[in-house]
Amino acid sequence: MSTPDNLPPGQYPLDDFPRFGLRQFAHRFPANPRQVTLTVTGDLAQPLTLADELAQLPAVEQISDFHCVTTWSRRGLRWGGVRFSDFYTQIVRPQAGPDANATFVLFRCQDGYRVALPLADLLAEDVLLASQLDGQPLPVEHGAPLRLVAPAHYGYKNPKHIRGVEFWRDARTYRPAALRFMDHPRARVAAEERGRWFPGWLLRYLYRPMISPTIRHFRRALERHNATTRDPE
Ligand SMILES: Nc1nc2c(c(=O)[nH]1)N[C@H]1C(S)=C(S)[C@@H](COP(=O)(O)O)O[C@H]1N2
Ligand SMILES: [Mo]
Repeated sequence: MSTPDNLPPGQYPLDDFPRFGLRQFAHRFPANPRQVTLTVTGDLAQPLTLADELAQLPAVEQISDFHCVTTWSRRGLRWGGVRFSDFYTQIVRPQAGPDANATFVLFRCQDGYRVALPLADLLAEDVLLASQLDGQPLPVEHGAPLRLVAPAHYGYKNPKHIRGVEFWRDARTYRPAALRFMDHPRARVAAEERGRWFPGWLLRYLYRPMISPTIRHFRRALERHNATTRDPE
């Protein structure tokens, strides 16, 4: 499939990086965007509450493209953080003792958003728990204090404001934040796995008209939030 600038199928490039998401979360913000507090729960021997432990893992920087399921892409973002695979092998496995079959990984976010990915996808080299963007602390609009960066998966599998990671044997505890058809279990960009039941190319046309109104909605929500939480300049 040929697309402009060799982007994945059905994607087009944006010059900026808008705050984006499901509309119902636009007006919700992290209570404390500067302090990482992460719980690790699920089918495991020992639940954990982590704060500074993540910062002990090897720091990594990565430049990657970001692909929203609604068809916009932002190229060349410079993220900083730690690899999810290091988090899993150096903290979760030794300290929490997850069940060998607990491969359904569910992320819960401070704004109420939640999303899941298979553990195998999260162990890929380019999946980060990111706390920096462009060498600066992650801004609130892009997921402070901690977000997942999974470049091979659509934006909706890149949860912002993460507060908990859960490792389960099955999907029983999961209720997707979006409508079920919008939540593909893997959502790989290269395979155009935009959603369930409908082919990816069809969903392009359903989603595209939502881009501009959603960007505006999220921008206005952030402006209102900033007006009430910061001193006027
Ligand atoms: N907590 C949370 N994470 C989220 C969302 C959200 O609404 N809340 N939206 C997802 C979607 S659909 C996209 S495209 C990206 C947008 O990330 P950005 O706001 O940094 O551009 O965040 C994803 N992660
Ligand atoms: Mo998205």
